[in-house]
Amino acid sequence: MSIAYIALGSNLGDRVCYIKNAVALLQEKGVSVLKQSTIIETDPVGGPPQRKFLNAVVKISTELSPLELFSVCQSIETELGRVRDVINGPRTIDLDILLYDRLTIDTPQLKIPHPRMFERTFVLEPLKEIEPGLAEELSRREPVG
Ligand code: PH2
Ligand code: MG
Ligand code: MG
Repeated sequence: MSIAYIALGSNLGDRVCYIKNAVALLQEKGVSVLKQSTIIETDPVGGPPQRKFLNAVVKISTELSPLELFSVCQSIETELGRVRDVINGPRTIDLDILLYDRLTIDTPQLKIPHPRMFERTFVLEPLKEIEPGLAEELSRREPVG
């Protein structure tokens, strides 16, 4: 059984509903949600001018491999109507794997830890809420890149 952290973000339509539905769908697809942060409203970072986001982080346990988990995240995004057109643009739901055990994965398809998580307050703040020790440990890392 592995432990992973997933960031959720939504800034289109009924944002709370998309986040709640994504969490429910994770549970239906082989993932146990152990902890869920508060949902916070955040200013968009990057991309075109767009509506504010709702963001949250969940801690999960799963028997799925990193790639299988990635595939589940993508299928939930598709199921919830995500259209990939503008980079960093508006989306019904975004599910990003932040960490998976202590694994480092660096493939074109999937990078873990998520390469931009350390500079993103909208990720670090909810992560700190559910796992203060881990956030503290990560903040002591050498800056990446
Ligand atoms: N996601 C992005 C780019 N910018 N800004 C906020 N506030 N929240 C996000 O989830 C977000 C973003 C790319 O995935
Ligand atoms: Mg993202
Ligand atoms: Mg994503």
